[in-house]
Amino acid sequence: MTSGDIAPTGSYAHTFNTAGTFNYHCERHPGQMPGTVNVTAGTPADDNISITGTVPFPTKNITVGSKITWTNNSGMTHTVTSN
Ligand SMILES: [Cu+2]
Repeated sequence: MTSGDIAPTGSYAHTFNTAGTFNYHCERHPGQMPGTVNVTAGTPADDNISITGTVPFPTKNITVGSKITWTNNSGMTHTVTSN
């Protein structure tokens, strides 16, 4: 995932089409905003993550084919970038 800058009120979406563990981070806040998405087999169900500040992303457990949408509800720019 390489969202590039997500400005306040902006969003980024990614569909996970393979099973596995996907670790990512925010390039704007190194060390402060790690995140993990665990993808397993199952019926797809989309999910959302609200970015509210410079805190770790919540871990998500989803199924193959599910889309996660990150929405920036903070006052700062962030990214969603694979490790
Ligand atoms: Cu950030």
